[in-house]
Amino acid sequence: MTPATLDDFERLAGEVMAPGPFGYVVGGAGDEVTLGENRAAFHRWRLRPRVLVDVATVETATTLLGTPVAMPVGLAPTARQRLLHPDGEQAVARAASAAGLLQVVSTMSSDSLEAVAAASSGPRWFQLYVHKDRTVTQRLVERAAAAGYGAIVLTADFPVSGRRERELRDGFALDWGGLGNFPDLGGVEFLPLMTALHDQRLAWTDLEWIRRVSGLPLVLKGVLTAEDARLAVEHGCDGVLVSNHGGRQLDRVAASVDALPEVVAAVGGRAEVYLDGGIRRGVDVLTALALGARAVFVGRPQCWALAVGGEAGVMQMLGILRDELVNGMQLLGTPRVADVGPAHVAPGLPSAVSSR
Ligand code: FNR
Ligand code: LAC
Repeated sequence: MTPATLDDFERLAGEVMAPGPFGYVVGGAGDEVTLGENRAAFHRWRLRPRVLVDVATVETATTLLGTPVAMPVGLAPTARQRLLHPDGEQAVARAASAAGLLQVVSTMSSDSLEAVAAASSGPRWFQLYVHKDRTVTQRLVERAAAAGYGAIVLTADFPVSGRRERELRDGFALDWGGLGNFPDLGGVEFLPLMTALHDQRLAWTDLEWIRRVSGLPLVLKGVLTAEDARLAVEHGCDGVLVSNHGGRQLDRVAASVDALPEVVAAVGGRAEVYLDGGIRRGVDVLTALALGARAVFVGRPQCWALAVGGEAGVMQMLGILRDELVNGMQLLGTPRVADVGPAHVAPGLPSAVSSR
């Protein structure tokens, strides 16, 4: 099968991946309610197209914290990419660079952050998990700054791991290879290791320290409420990433697209707002932009495409998303990214069946 959509890569990945790693990628926490809602919620919004707009030329380019990117779509951090392909994060780095897109590289990457940087010629940010041992974290952040990462993306929704029951069942947890940034760690279950390493005491007052030791702009990942969005801005965050970690942490939280409007309103233009969770279509990107996101990030589709075809697979996946976005912009009557606004989206009406 030639993949025509991002979801096609999931089907193909299911054929080439072992059940353990596949379950780790596709799964979520608990009953996977939030995982499903991330997609379902996008389906409830309706686009409001304008006609007779000149769409002969479409320009998808934008900037993220001042950095030019080819479209308002970036690659979300996902851990341990050599589980998916022997070229791991370096394959994603090459694909993202060729496409002119931003790659966010996980603290828990298979390749070291320096090796990923060496494979990349494009914009990249470093995703940070803060360890109990702050000297480890400080060293990591200094390494990221030295290796040319343009911002720190602090993941705030992982004080402890969510309960991923697929992993509890299938026992894949031991067999996960090494971590490029921590060559001494390995041979223990991954998610319990994450919980053991992470600092559960991390608090708002620590953001200033992270900014100081990195000297880089700070994006806070995992915000779902207006209250936290306001605190993020007050503590000097340059970006707020609306995310529920792809439904992998606390189950039953809101779909990220449903949390987006309150975060956008609370931020009030004082920081850039991004979204991840459930982006599978060009029209999902347009919906998020219309609701106030500056850009979106894709997690799982990147993993599936990497597993299916390495660098070329990721290129192909990004090309499909770009084609869908261009087509959507033409049909929505928004030839430039900045043209997409609140008037282009409305809540879907309840269906005749459900309102009876
Ligand atoms: C993730 N995610 C993640 N987030 C993060 O901040 N650090 C990480 O190391 C990881 N690792 C990771 C591994 C895998 C396999 C997945 C699927 C996800 C979460 C990720 O950045 C993002 O928030 C979600 O994946 C977005 O949802 P979608 O696009 O997968 O629906
Ligand atoms: C995950 C972690 C690594 O979601 O962020 O699996």
